Amino acid sequence: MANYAVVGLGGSGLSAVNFLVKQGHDVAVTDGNFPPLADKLPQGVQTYFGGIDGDILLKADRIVISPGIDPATPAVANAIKHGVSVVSDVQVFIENLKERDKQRGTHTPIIAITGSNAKSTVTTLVGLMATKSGKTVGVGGNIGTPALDLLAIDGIDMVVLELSSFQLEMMSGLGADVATILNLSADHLDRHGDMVGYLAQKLRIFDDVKNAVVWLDDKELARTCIAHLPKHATMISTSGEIGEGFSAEFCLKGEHGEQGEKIHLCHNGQKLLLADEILIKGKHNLLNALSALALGHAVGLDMTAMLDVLRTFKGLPHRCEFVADVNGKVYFNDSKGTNIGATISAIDGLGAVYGEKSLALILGGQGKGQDFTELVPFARTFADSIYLIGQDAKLIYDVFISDDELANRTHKVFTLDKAVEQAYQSCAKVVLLSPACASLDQFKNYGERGDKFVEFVKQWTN
Ligand code: UMA
Repeated sequence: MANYAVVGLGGSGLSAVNFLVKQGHDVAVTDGNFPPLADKLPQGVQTYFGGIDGDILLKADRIVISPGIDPATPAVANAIKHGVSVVSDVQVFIENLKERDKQRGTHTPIIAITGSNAKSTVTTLVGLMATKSGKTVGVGGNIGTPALDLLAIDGIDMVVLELSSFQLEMMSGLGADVATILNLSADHLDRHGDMVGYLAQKLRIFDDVKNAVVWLDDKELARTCIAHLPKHATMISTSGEIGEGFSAEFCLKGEHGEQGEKIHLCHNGQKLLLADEILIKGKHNLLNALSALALGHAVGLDMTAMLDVLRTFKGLPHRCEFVADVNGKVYFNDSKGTNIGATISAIDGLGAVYGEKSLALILGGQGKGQDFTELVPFARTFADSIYLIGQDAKLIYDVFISDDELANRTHKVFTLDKAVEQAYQSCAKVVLLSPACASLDQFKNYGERGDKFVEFVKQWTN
């Protein structure tokens, strides 16, 4: 039995403590704050709260670090310097799953999903596809259920993990059956330094991987992924042009008919499904659908079952979620859009469906060191008006007013209720909350921000 220290007592920390105690290890837990989950701890665990305790880290054989805690935190960095091994709870999960498989002579396939955006949507889709194919599936990781909790699922025969760069940073040798980096855009640069540092953590998802899904449209990302992969990878594409000697196994194909262009999702040239049959809208969601199909196909899920899921899935709350259509004005809640890439996907995806200058766009909150100029071309094309809220409203305002076209379409309103009021009164066809920022300056979390948005929309439209 070993001496473990768990750093951070949020949901993943508590799950790690519970698991390690059950295994008979000695466990101490430390947290920079006084965590509310402390009264849920099992007996016999030493606690050090109100500051991360460097001494207990040095005494540990192994440290399990919560994803939200930067390993550069002085007490943790010092333990690493002294040779103590530091891992994420997901690493402990993978090791134990594989050990259990070895003892039982079984193999539990692992599907691992990362990316800057749409991770939760694709993870949920693959989970539903597995269930519909008759599998007992465990879905966890960054999506919310701590990975170690999945070991308690009876008769589990497949695992779908959403992994963040924070979790991947503290993992090695994952050995997934199939893995993917869905997309890449600036996020968490305050922790990873720059895009190179951020991508380096994401690429760990391919450690010892058996198969991978690579999205060919982002050539730079595709090239980097392929360089890290074994020979076999499933290529997918949402545009016709691919080149570089690759062909896409899963792709979109357009066909011109009497009612305009009809787009199909295809597999090896065969039509699978008409894009219009999918309830989640926008090109980014077609990519999510292709990614989920390719991941599921790689682990042998049933194609008919997977297509059924695509026909019925309505999307996740706060992720470009349809809120209401009142007198022809449509409201979408994308409060989970907390970085530039997510917001671009939402603007571009809805803009493609509703047309140029169709959006009243609500942006702002707490920035994370991102460059808001990347939003300018998308806002210029698709936004009729822009309402800025939160702590970094001024920062975004300064960027947008330096663009001639956006200058008189951009308004600082600071609060979400004002933004909804003015967006409601605007001429836009669509009101989109997709802030490209964290919510913590004005709300408890993105969920509360999204719920408030829905509440304000109801107030104005009733
Ligand atoms: N803490 C410190 N010092 C710090 C930061 C935090 O002591 O510098 C302590 C806090 O006081 C708190 C604990 O650490 O008690 C919180 O730990 P945590 O932030 O790691 O949160 P958990 O509740 O364990 O949730 C984590 C993930 N959180 C983060 O990555 C920030 C959850 O992802 C994940 O769902 C959960 O594990 C289960 O696996 C959330 C997230 O925001 C959704 N993820 C980021 C994202 O999606 O962009 C990466």
